[in-house]
Amino acid sequence: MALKRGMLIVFEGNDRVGKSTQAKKLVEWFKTNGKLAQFVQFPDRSTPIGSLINQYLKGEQKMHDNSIHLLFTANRWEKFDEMNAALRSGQMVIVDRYSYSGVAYTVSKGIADYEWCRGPEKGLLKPDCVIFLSSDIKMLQNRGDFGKEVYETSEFQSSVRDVYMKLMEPNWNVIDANRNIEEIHQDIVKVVEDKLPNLQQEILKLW
Ligand code: FDM
Ligand code: MG
Repeated sequence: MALKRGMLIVFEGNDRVGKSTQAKKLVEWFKTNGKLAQFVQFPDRSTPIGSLINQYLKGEQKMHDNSIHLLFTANRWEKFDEMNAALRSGQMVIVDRYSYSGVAYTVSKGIADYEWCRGPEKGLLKPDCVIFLSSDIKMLQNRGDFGKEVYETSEFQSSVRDVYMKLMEPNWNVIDANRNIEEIHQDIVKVVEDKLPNLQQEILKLW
């Protein structure tokens, strides 16, 4: 079955839940199945805006909460053309964090509401599939490197999880992340395999 376009798959979830690992494994799975696929990560720390975000996350640069929120969104807009072109040429785009992270983390700070946070996301590519890796915050605390960046406190991560629960839409795929990497990967493959045949009829959508 030839796909006219690629699929935009978004991974969401708390810090250290295993999103990057699973997203990269999914890219490899597509490639071994003969499909072009690319990994995209937000924040993309390699751009000038991404470099500012990186300094903020490492605690090296103070920033107004509303400003950092807008930089995260601007960082997604920087990748719009590239992602759009890849999808239209038939490539799968597997994204580690997207607009939901933008909203969940800023709403958790209590400084802005959903509408404000979501505003500048309007017009970005809408995901075809959202995979939410779900875990107890206690499990994440014990994972290597937890605590190295400014949002990595169990208190903040708990409130992020609460906001994610409120943002959750019926079409999200919730995957239990407290299992071994292979088991999780197999569940994700099942989700994706289910969605692939429907894609042919659907056009790319925007938020
Ligand atoms: N984060 C990430 C946000 O606050 N807003 C966003 O829009 C995005 C994409 O940045 F704590 C937060 C989430 C996380 C931090 O992300 C760095 P990674 O995935 O841990 O690199
Ligand atoms: Mg992190």
